[in-house]
Parts: sequence; structure tokens; C-alpha cells
Amino acid sequence: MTTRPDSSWLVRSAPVAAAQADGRPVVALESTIIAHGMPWPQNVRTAREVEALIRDMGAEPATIAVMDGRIRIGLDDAELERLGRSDQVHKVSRRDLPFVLAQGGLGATTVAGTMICAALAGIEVFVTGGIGGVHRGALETFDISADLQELARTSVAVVCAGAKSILDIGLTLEYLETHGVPVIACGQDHFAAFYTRNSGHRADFRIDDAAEQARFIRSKWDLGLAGGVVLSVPVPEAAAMPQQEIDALTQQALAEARAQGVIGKAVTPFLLARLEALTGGRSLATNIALVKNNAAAGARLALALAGTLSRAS
Ligand code: PSU
Ligand code: MN
Repeated sequence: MTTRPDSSWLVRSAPVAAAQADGRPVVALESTIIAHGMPWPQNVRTAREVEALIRDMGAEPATIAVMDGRIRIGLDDAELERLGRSDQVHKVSRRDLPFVLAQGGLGATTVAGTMICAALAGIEVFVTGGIGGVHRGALETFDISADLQELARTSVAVVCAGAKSILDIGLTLEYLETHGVPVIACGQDHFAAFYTRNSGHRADFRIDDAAEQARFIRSKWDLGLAGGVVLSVPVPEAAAMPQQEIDALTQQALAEARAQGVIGKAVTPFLLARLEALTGGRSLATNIALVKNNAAAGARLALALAGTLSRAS
């Protein structure tokens, strides 16, 4: 386990502290997906099932959130429930972290927020559903997720099912390339599009084997090339949505967002909720299936990384 400067702002759960003390692999999980990405009670049920899956594979899950003025690394069942039930949860990205800590409020961390906290806690692998990205129409709106800047600077491997087609996936990949963030496709040549397997864009690299993924990541960080790595794992075939349907509904949701003047951090949660409603909940089943699939890939990677020692020292 990498040693990093620790912080009294950080509180680890007992199981996470024990795993790190023993040098066992830990997998970080985000909480925006719980508070703002899925409805109750599926959100809490999924969070628990994802944690159990990671534990069964021999790694320790650490769901990350902000509670009572502390960054919490690892939540118990009651805390997951609190996060999943409340409608007063801040969405915490880099910008928001000091505000929610100072106020003592309840905060769900985004991909960017979770990466920051995972890095502070010395956790190398983080599993999520989809990363944020460059929004369609960004040339005018400037709406580019802070997740991309975080990937450029913070050294955490992010396992995801690609990015949603609510985003401009081509521009998202261009942005990542500019900032030197490698995108690794797992199991196929193309970058995944969350609800569907193929975004139509090839990823930079394809690496299917977890040990090889681990060597890639270790060599990057050993060389002092700080920053994240994106691992794109496509949604399992049986759980994918029909491409045409999701494309049409995405257009509709985007038009509604524009018409209602939705801006800023509200855009992504708005689009997710509309897609879920427009698909009659079927998009939620896809979402749950892909997160579980990502959790398995993340656990394999964390185990492989734990066995891939740094050659830097
Ligand atoms: N994409 C998803 N599901 C999500 C999110 C994105 O498919 O739940 C969440 C993640 O927490 C991500 C955040 O970090 O939305 C991005 O928000 P924004 O676009 O406001 O940066
Ligand atoms: Mn945005």
C-alpha cells in the first residue's frame, strides 16, 4: 500500500483500516451514484450488493462520502441508508469539498470528489458507473465535468462502463488525450457508452488481463506520471439497452433540460432521472448490472495491483 500524507479530515471505517494495515487491496466506491444517480431503495440495495461482491472477491470495499465534517472512507449499513434516503445530500466535486466539510453537511462524492478522497486515503482503484465528460453543446455552454480535470491530476485508476451518450463522447476522449489520461478498453477495442457497449470510438489501448492492466498503471505512476487511468468495461450484453432507443430518449431528455434551463451541477442528475422515467425504469436495471460488472473488474485489478510492486524505489 502506498504511503501518503494522512489527514485528520479523513476517517476510515474499521474494516478499511484493518485491510490497509494488513496490506490487503481496497476498492473505493462513489456515493453520488447512491444519492443522485439512483432512486431509493434500489440505490442502497445496489450499494450493499456491490460491496458484498467486492468482499467476496477478496478485496475490501470503501464507499466514500462526507458526513459530519469528515471525509468518510468506508460506510456501514446505517450510513449507506442515511445517504440513500436523504434528499438533502450535496453533490460533492473538487469545488464543493471544503464547503460541505466546513458546514458539517451530508455530501455524496462524484467521480472527481471520490478520486481526491481515495488518493488521500492511499486507495489506488475506484469503481463507478460512468464518468462525467464534455457535454454536448459544450462549445457554447462550457459544460465540461470536473471529473476530467481530476483524472488529469489525481493518481487513481477509475473502472467505469465508459461515458453516457448524454455526453459528447468524442470530445470527452479528445479532452482526456490532451491531458495525458490513458483510456484502456477491457474486453473489446472500443470505448463503452454506459447503456450500450460500443460508443463508436476506439480506445487508446485494449488490455483484457488484470495483471497486465496493473503493470500498465504501476509503470505510469512509477515514472512519476501523475494522474488517473480510465478503464472502460462494457455493460454485459444481456443488460445493454437498444442503441436506437437510448439515442432517441437521450435527445428528448437533452431537449427538456434545455427548455427548462437546467444548468451547472444539476444537468447530469436531471438527465439520469429523465432517462430512467422515459425508459420506465429499464435504464436503472442496466445501470445496476453494469456497476456490479465494474465492481468485479475493479476487485480483480485491485488484487493484481497489490501484487505488482513499485520498481520506483
Ligand atoms: N454519470 C453516470 N452516473 C452518475 C454520474 C455520472 O452515468 O451517477 C455522476 C458521477 O458522480 C459523476 C457526476 O462524477 O455524475 C458528474 O457530474 P457532472 O457532470 O456535474 O460533473
Ligand atoms: Mn457540468
